[in-house]
Amino acid sequence: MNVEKAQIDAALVEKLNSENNDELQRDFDYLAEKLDRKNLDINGLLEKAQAFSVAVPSWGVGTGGTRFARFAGPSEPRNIFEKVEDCAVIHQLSACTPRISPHFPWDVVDDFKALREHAANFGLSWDAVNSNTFQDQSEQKYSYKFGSLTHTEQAVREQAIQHNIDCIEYGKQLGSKSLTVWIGDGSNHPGQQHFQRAFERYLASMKGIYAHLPDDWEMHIEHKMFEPAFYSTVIQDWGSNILAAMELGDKAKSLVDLGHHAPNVNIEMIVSRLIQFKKLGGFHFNDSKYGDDDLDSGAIQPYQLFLIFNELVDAEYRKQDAFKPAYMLDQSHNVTDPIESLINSAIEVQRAYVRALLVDREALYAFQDSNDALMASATLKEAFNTDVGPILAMARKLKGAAIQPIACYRAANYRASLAHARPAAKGNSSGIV
Ligand code: PSV
Ligand code: MN
Repeated sequence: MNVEKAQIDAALVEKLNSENNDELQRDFDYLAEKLDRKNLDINGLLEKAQAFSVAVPSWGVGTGGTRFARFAGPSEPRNIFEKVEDCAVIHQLSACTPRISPHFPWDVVDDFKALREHAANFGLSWDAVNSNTFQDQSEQKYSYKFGSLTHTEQAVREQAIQHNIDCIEYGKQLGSKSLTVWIGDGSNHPGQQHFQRAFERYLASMKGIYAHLPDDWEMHIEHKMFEPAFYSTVIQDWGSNILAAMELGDKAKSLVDLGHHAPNVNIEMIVSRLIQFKKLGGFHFNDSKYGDDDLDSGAIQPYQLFLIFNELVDAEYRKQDAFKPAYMLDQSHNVTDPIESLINSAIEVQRAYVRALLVDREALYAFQDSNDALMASATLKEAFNTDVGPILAMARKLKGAAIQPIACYRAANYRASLAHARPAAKGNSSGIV
């Protein structure tokens, strides 16, 4: 793609890179030597790091916070065009986020062609479109207070179905290839909802949407154990998720948001099961300590992120059939600059991937087959404990991005430079779910 515009002065990126270049080269050469002793070719790893990418959620650069409060930051983007500009900064400095995942109706515009071109000017394209029937919009006829795709009343379900069909239409104009459906439907009181009938209504509604899915699209179903429904949710876990995906057809797959499970659930094993049955659609990466905390990827449990990538790289290694999961971030930022958090998270996800590439798979299989638990575990730990930072930094440098993205972002004074163009919005809305 021809990149016409850059958000951060390219001369600044180059200047800072030249200051850091010698040190990076020394670190890279030393790592190359260490990996060579294990018969690992650093250039192959470098190529894979360069080819890796993860999509940025449009809502992640926007109004973050928690559901309790939102503390506005300086020069926040006020619409999807400005969000695209912030996503461009993230990609320019990290070189691994070339796609944006939009959310509707938040990101609806009159002219989708103009939006697509605006992104293309920065070398950006569009990932999965996300529908929103977990919130009422001022112009909508029926409320989703008691559900959307699973509502007891047909008229409400039809409205929610139509919204998803509209999302597909918006996505077609942007060049997206998938629709992600997460609903907040569920119940807060035992007895409030008939589990089976609600799931039947869900399947019927989803079939209505699926019928409008273009042949080269996928539909990604996102499960979540709780919130905003606190007793039961209709698509509560990966079990309900995969059942729905199997019922709908080959184009329907399950999406794993890392924050959407019960505490201590073995997410990497869920990933393995979904891969085995060709139902892994993709991810919403984030991290959490308690629930759906939407913290930066790798901030709390980097080993879990590595173990998930261990499964993904294993599938790649074994050339698993129909394996092409979509990677996306889904985070909310309360105390950091969203651009910095998203840069860091993208790099953490990339780091987990490259570390997983280091796993000696044949050795691991042999330890598994001979029941050598200690050495099997040590094989994973050895890969996890390797500092692949020089590979990631070199990948960025070779793609014209920043060796030290956060330092470069801060040196550019991006937010301050936009102070006049983006005056602070008034009001005190709460965060997103
Ligand atoms: C729900 O918690 C979720 O993870 C879904 O992906 C939504 O689309 C997103 O967050 C934004 O609310
Ligand atoms: Mn999500």
